[in-house]
Amino acid sequence: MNSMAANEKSLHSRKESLILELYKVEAVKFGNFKLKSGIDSPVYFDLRVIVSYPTLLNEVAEMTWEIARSADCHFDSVCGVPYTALPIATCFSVHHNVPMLIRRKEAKDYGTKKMVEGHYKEGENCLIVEDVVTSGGSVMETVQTLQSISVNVTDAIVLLDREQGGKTALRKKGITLHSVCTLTTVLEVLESHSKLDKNIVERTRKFIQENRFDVDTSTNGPEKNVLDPNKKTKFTVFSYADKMKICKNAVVRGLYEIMDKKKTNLAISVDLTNSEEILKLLDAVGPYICIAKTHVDIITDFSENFIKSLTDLAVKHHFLLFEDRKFADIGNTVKHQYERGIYKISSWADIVNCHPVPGEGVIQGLKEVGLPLNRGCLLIAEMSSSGSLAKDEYTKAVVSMAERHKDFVVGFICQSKLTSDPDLIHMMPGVQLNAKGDNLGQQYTSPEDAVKSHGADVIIVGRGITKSTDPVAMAIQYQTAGYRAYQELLQ
Ligand code: S5P
Repeated sequence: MNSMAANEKSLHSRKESLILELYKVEAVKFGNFKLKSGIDSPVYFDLRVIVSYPTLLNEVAEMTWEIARSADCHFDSVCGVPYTALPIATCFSVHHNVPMLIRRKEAKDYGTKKMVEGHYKEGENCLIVEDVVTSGGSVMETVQTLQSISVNVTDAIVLLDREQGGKTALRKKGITLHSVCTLTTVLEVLESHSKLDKNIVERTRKFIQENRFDVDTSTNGPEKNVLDPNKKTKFTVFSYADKMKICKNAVVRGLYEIMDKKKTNLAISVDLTNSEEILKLLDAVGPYICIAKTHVDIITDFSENFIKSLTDLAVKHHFLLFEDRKFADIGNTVKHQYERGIYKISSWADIVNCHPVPGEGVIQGLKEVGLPLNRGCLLIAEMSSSGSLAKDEYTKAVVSMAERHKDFVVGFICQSKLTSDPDLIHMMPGVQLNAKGDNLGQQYTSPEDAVKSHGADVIIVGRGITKSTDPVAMAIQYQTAGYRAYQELLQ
């Protein structure tokens, strides 16, 4: 036997021992498990437990190193996808003298606001290490963070590839995924050592086949049992890039393009009363938001110059303007309120909203002004405030109204997913990281829940950012949390 064949044999038997050991410590389990996405899975990986078994952790890191070497990967540094892969990357780094980078999940809200810790050189090549890959979304998040600081990534190594399409998805983004083992290998090894019976193996194989993510998403996204768990409704989850292709409405298409490019679903509600303060804040948080939402009638020194500067900032930082005027009168009155008066809202706001309580006339009145200007309108279908009357039958009637006016109505202000029609966007106010509410009836949800459980496409955050001592750091935190939740939903 030549030395290469001997090496391969020893790698093979090391893999086999590793899989048996992972099974023994219950890092790999079989049964009925509800995944984060709501899907029922017959197999579950919990690689977090390996930190309790140093020899096993070390072997995982060594196998990762062997695979990197045999695949001839070239890298100057290594970065583990937070958090489970961090100890693997650390062992890898220490034992083989490869500098490590740490990607933060949230930017620090003080000091340097760095997303990556460690020293690096622009243009250096970094190897990503991950524990389990399903759709490739988490690896991609880390890749994007590194790319944003000009660190290149060409390869990623995963301990376990669930073979649900992550490899293909990453390849499309220019990343080659290498794996220590695949779910198929795990099944083969465990079956051959009589750890699993045939039924479980078959069930798991069938599950992999039926839950792949490398399906063509240009016409369809993965169906997820997300959002209101009581409704048990399945909605198709589309990526922003897909929605850009599908949406018929130009305003929403443009918005998804911004969200995709800037990697943000954050709308700031800039509820300040001084125009200079508003402009200063928007200039600072502009790179992290997709929308600036205003209440122009609370500004004490409103002027036409303010609007000029506001629209300049929207162009500079590439965000849309949403005037939260909440029109709620008969068609003829709202038409004038929208077009005239001192604010001339229709001349600068890409998006406005209205309470459909007066009936369809309110939409028709606004539409007469807004449609020729290519503007969009959101219907307030639900509110974040406690005791809101906008619920049940009212909300259902609002959804039907929206469907009848899709040339001008682009979606909802709401608190739950109301339709899977990709033409209708869901924007959710009442979002804050750490507060439950205020003393005037406002109720808050976290960015993660807003996106993953309430179906928000866009999260609207006001005081969570504006009242912070470091609004830029907070905006980055909300951007990161909201975008991560969206990516997890896609996985
Ligand atoms: O149901 C709603 C609808 C809206 S538009 N609840 C809301 O809070 N809003 C607006 O969102 C509200 O007028 C304010 O401008 C923003 C929430 O601000 P925050 O400071 O509570 O985040």
